[in-house]
Amino acid sequence: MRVYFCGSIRGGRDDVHVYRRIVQTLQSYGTVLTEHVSSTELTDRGEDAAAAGDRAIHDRDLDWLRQSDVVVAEVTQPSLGVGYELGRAVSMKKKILCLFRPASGRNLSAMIRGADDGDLFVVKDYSEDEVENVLQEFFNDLKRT
Ligand code: 6K6
Repeated sequence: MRVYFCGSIRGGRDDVHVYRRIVQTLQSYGTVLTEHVSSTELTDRGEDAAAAGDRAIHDRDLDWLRQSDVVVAEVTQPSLGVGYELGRAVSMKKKILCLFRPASGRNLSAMIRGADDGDLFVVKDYSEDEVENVLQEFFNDLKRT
């Protein structure tokens, strides 16, 4: 199972500790192609981007997205890049789980919440403490389909 994890980078790194917890859990279900998104070394300033170039990052990430079996996105911190990845993943007909924490006080974009079709695109409200259970439920359901 190849998992593409999406989380905010230039949109802001406030939730990186949550990304870390999600990625650690995801690694028990398969290979996380985008483990770097959860790295505390990665800031929103783009040091890596200077080395690689934005086009190289975009093209590499889209290759990984194509290769992935499932997409998991933490969408509490708004990010243009995550929104873009989700749109591309929808057009590739990927199975997608979006995770949102209402306790943040934010209101999730209607274009994400409204995309939930109860099948390929699922939005799940959760609290940080529930993340392992939410992911377990998601991957158990996947096995059944
Ligand atoms: C590092 C620090 C700032 O910018 C970088 C460049 N590095 C990136 N490396 C890999 N994936 C990236 C990078 N920047 C954005 N992405 C992808 O877009 C990730 O897969 C994230 O899910 C998403 C984040 O988008 P923004 O708009 O929040 O940066």
